[in-house]
Amino acid sequence: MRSQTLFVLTLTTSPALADFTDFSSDTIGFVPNGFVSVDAPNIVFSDTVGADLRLNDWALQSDGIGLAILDDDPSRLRMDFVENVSEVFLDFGNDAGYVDGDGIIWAWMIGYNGGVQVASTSLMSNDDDILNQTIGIIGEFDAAEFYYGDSIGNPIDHAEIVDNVRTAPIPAPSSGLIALCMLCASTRRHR
Ligand SMILES: [Ca+2]
Ligand SMILES: [Ca+2]
Ligand SMILES: [Ca+2]
Ligand SMILES: [Ca+2]
Repeated sequence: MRSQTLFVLTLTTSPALADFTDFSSDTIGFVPNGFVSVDAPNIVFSDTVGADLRLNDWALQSDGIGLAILDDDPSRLRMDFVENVSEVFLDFGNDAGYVDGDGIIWAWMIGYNGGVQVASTSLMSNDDDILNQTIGIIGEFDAAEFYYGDSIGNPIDHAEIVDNVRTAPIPAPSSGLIALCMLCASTRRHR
């Protein structure tokens, strides 16, 4: 007769949380490169040209407090992620390029992993100056950039305003996993 011992191992990992910030918990004013919103500790914001990040209530160009990437230069909003993310989305305003003489604005978002560009998407702005469009990418990223450019991706001299920035964590494959280990731990022999 043989007896088997069944080991049931339940692995519990604490899943990373999705980050979301509408900047409502942050203090208005200029913020330095490397800025982290109170509500989104996984996202590190920087201006790629100069250091011109400014939080303010930009009326219709934001939803309450929003983040502007000043000045009217080709700089981009850089977002570095402490832990890799599986998606990045944000809303954008100050998109009236035609009125401002900058032509039709295209919003661009680029995703990076290990310094390599792994995603790119663009969306033509509706040119109404109002924060009412969303852009985002899905994949695996350790950084992303958002900026205003032309239809083929060349940055233009126009300040971006973003709000409602959200990311999602990389799904943890071991989360909730129940590992079954059936081991013949003991064998009793009978003659
Ligand atoms: Ca806001
Ligand atoms: Ca700048
Ligand atoms: Ca810009
Ligand atoms: Ca708009």
